[in-house]
Amino acid sequence: MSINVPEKYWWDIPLDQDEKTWIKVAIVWCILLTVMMPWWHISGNQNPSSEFYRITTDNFDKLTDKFIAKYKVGEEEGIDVVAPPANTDVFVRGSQWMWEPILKLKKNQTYRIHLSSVDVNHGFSIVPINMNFQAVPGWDYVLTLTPTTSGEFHIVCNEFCGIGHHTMIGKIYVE
Ligand SMILES: [Cu+2]
Repeated sequence: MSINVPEKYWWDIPLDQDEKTWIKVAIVWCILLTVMMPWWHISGNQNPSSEFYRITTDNFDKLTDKFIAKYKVGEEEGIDVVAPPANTDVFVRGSQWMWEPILKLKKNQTYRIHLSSVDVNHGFSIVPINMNFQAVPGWDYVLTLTPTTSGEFHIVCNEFCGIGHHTMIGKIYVE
């Protein structure tokens, strides 16, 4: 009986110059990306807000209703449309399965958007600009938002929240 033992294993073969170059490139790239993460967190201007408060779902519900009643300008398919003035506190409520109200905002004006959910977790994704936030029950998440482009934006829920999840689409108009 004999066993074929190769004379040389792959680890005995010295690295090719091309291989060495690519290993160096990969290491440099890893280091660069690792440094980028904390660096961008400090100096980047696309960081989401870190302003949030504890709030009961009942209170958030009431504040949203109050806000809608104050600035309501119409309705679209049964959902209230509001046009709040600049620099006001705006409330956006996520619930199974809708975003309320529909917002009418002015370009280059700043708003304080309070985002929360009154039931389960929802994902607040503004399309087509691909900005993503979380609507979490019990937490009032405050986003200071200044729209810089006019048009019609959709809010798509990106956190699976039940059978009607795919119908959970809100709207923001920027004029
Ligand atoms: Cu959802």
